[in-house]
Amino acid sequence: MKFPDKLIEVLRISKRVTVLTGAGVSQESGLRTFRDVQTGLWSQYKPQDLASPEAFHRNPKLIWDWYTWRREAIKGVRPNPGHFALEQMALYVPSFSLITQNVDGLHRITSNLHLIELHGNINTVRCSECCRVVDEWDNDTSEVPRCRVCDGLLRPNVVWFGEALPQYEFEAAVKAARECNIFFSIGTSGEVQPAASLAYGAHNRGAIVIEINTEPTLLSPKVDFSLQGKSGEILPALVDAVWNNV
Ligand code: BV8
Ligand code: ZN
Repeated sequence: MKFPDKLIEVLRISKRVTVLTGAGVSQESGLRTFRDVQTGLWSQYKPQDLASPEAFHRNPKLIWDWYTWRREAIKGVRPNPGHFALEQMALYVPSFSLITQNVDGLHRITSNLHLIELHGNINTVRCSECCRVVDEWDNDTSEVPRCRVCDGLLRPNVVWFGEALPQYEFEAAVKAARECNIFFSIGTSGEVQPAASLAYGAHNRGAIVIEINTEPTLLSPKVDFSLQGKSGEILPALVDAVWNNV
């Protein structure tokens, strides 16, 4: 795979790299992207209509079951070469931040130090009343499990549409986007706010923006380098070209 000499040059001298990933990065691990058509029982629903506090309030059991179905779909799914290539990149650059919109937890398997899970993690659950986060719960009931402390309904520990992003994570992401000199936008349609605004923040501060996606996105006209293709193929080849073959 051939990359522009200028891209290789700027990456070789980069000091602070920030990466934003979306569902496309997990796609090569076999996970459908957020917008892909849902299957089976769930094909009658649009994800955006289910991933909301209103939907949970209206029918907690339906939403709880949807996340149980998604957690089952993730079980046994492993990171792909794109995830591992990002960890290699983190070893080569002095300062590296990885911001993900994904809630599947795959980046957490390959990295922990510099990971910002902007939309939460489907593998953890919290109480909808006292916000206690729990990593185990009673799976056997046919009802939505309840909090052992306050008896509130448990809910997935993710950010739903219409909910604010976790303050610490969002502030860390904004800082990482503003302070970087290279910003990667990988496998994201750039349709969900405020995550999508991070790339513009980096661009406006003079960072070089690099997009990796199988198709053009809303961000494409603004980027300095647009690498069209699968992130699981492009990322390992790019890390090799820039750092492994020097
Ligand atoms: C908030 C957790 C305010 C849940 C998720 C109108 C205009 C603008 C904004 C809004 C609006 N109306 C409402 C809003 C705000 C709304 C929003 O952005 N809506 C959009 C849909 C218009 N945002 C919110 O509600 C956010 N909160 O604004 O709060 C507030 C402030 C203070 C106080 C109270 C409230 C919360 C947003 C977070 C939502 N939660 N996830 C769950 O997962 O169940 S977002 C969810 O969708 C995913 O987590 C993911 O982040 C997102 C999907 O985006 P992508 O990751 O980009 O995935 P997508 O499928 O779109 O694209 C995949 C891309 O990969 C494609 O481009 C494809 O080409 C590419 N690809 C595929 N395969 C590959 C590949 N690329 C490379 N290699 C491959 N192999
Ligand atoms: Zn509680």
